[in-house]
Amino acid sequence: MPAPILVDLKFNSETVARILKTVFADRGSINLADPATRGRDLAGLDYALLWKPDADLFERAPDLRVIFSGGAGVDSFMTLPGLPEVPIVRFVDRSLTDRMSEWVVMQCLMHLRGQTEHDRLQRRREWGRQVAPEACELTVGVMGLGVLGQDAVTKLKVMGFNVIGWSRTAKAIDGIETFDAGALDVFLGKTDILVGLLPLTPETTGFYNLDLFSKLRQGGALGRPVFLNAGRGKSQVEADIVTAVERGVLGGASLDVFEVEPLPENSPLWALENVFITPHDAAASEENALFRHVETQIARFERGESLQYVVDRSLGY
Ligand code: NDP
Ligand code: OXD
Repeated sequence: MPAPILVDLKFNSETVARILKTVFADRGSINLADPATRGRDLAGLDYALLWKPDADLFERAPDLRVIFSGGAGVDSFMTLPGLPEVPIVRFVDRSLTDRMSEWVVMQCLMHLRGQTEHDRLQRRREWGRQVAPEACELTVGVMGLGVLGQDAVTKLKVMGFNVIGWSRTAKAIDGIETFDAGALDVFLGKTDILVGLLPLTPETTGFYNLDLFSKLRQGGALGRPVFLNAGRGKSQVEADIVTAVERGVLGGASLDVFEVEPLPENSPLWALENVFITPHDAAASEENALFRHVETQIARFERGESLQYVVDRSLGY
């Protein structure tokens, strides 16, 4: 019997335990959330599935041959001591991509249609009709044109927005004007709603700051630009978001990710005007889909085929 899969997923532990019973039939799993595994020898294990793993995980499991991320992002373990030189496979799946695009489109529409004002009037039992701009009067600029960004731009386009995109390397996407890293300021100057779908790397840490917000287009159809981020919280400077909203550099924001999660109770972001907060659930990894993806990749690996969605370690994503 092959060695079991090591699982250290800081998700909902009951859900993970329940669904683990139904998968990996040929090899089983060692779920570190199970107290019975405490102190267990993890030598000789080939595969690990990780999301925010324990800091000493790689010391305890020295023989790993492939690491699977429990999400699309890998930042939760890239800097842990002892990370072995083995392939790291991200989670890429239709279910996750669709969820992210739903969030992006929903948030863009909420800002387009003045949802904050509708909520305010509803609470006052007031019948206050608004005539919103049309989607085509706004340019949504998506930062990050990877798996998630490319799906989001296509779906935003279907909703009628003018859509542009920005990424480290140049991309060609039908119907979408794209910009590479060198054309950042031109891209920002055309953008009314900025959507952040970047991974967390040294280059993207602290990237969404007051200087960047001040380069977005002012005076577009919404009046002031809006910032959305569902990439990683450490890419944004939250004090700058507060300042930008208070000074009118930004007209609003939608944030799914935060410098510190859960977002502390005393964060000023909670109470900011026209700012929507979601608790890092724009595109949660669904366990059945995640475990299926791991089974598929292990089967490929053991047949001698190439793994998919492998992280480029020199880039960090
Ligand atoms: P990909 O790796 O497919 O795409 C990343 C994109 O970001 C690429 O287009 C890449 O450019 C671009 N990029 C990276 N670094 C830079 C940089 N320094 N300057 C400009 N562009 C850069 O990732 P995904 O689309 O699958 O996921 C993106 C991120 O979304 C994840 O890393 C994760 O952090 C976050 N996420 C959040 C979720 C949530 O629920 N909030 C759920 C899932 C993911 P290039 O194409 O040139 O390489
Ligand atoms: C991910 C996430 O990276 O959920 O998949 O944040």
